[in-house]
Amino acid sequence: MPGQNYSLWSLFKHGLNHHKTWEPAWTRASLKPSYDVVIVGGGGHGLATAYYLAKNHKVGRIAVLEKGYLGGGNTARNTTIVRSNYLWDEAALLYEHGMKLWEGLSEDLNFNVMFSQRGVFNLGHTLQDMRDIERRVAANHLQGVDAHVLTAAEVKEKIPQLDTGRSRRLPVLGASWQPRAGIAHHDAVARGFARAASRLGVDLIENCEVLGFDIEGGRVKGLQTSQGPVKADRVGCVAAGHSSVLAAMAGVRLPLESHPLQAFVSESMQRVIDTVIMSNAVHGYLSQSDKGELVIGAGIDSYLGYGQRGSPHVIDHTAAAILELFPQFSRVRMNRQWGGIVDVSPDACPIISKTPVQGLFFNCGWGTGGFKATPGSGHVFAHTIAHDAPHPLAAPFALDRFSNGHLIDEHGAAAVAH
Ligand code: FAD
Ligand code: PYC
Repeated sequence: MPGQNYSLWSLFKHGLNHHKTWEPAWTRASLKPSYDVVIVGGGGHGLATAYYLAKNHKVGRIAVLEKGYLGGGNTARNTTIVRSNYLWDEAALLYEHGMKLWEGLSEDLNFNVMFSQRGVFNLGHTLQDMRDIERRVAANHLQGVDAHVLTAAEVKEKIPQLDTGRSRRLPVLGASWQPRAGIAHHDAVARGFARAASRLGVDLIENCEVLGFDIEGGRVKGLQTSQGPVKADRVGCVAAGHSSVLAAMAGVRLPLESHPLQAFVSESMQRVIDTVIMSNAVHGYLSQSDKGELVIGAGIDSYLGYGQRGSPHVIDHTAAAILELFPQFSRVRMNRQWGGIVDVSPDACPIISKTPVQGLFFNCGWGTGGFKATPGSGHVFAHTIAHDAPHPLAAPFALDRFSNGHLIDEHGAAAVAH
């Protein structure tokens, strides 16, 4: 545990007493009657929002209400790819803001979030793929985001295990490469933010489901929860796949669809892949965890739903895609599969916004790609709540874009998961 004595004797002692003397990473608080700000949803984004509200905006009485356990939603279920190579300025600048925070996050939280900048490759398999890649990389250069176009030979040099044979159904013609991109550890990110927020006095309340909002004269006044009522005149909702359910409780309609998104991991093996590889066209992606598991995923299940599962044919499709890229993995055994519920917006971009209810804010719509934004999302959302006005980087992501037509179409850069 961070801040603990790591001597062999102390580890032995803790082992014998079943860790009973270990200091908990965060304090388990009980719900108070009122708060200055309540955050609904104890995933990475909600915890990060609470942390930055306390740290940067000196908001005093903050609670995070989580219906399950902290970090047990999509934060626990995602494949942890972090990158900022989006197409449009608004999105690239938002994700790059997150990337810069990632680069100092372990130090800021004094907790190792295991951010590993091992690079991300987005493969191109057709002439049109390569044109899209060239366009996106050129945009990234203008936005100050690191990005390169690689030829098939350059890709093969960097990923010798990848089958780049010209006889493949969809041969690799090249790739975009973001060297500063990579992965982080999902649980460490949730725990790091939870621990840091708790130390700043944030009440973290688990097993506390929000069941309704108290709204008077168009203003939020409080919430009804499974642990009783609580008063607050500022409420930030960060509930990923359940955002539209929450919004409906306040009479707000969000343009979101909730879909299952699956992933799976293999048995552990020696290190064979030291980067992240994504292919939109073959439709699969893969990295290798620090434990040696291949971490694999592809696209959403097309139906809407809230069951955190997914259908077998998507697993079949994903495995086939990975074998097309890496035929040598045909005998690797898969260990575990799971699903999360992702909140997909019409332009594949998040909604970070005030709502028609005064004091009620939503941060959602990150769909298949919000883990990479965890610190950036929390940072700009905390500003938005604290100032009752959008952070400049969040302003383009307000709800009104769906009525004024200023959509930011990132279906391409949202990549394989769509
Ligand atoms: P969550 O972690 O889901 O937190 C929301 C919390 O709200 C949950 O804990 C939930 O229990 C709680 N909640 C909901 N309703 C209520 C209520 N009524 N009361 C109280 N609490 C409530 N993104 C990437 O950038 N890179 C990836 O590689 C990637 N891979 C993915 C792979 C999969 C299989 C999945 C499912 C997602 C992936 N994502 C990825 C997307 C990413 O996981 C999410 O965008 C991100 O984790 C959302 O974080 P969050 O904190 O908003 O959501
Ligand atoms: O946004 O990079 C991403 C991603 C990969 C897999 C799921 N989302």
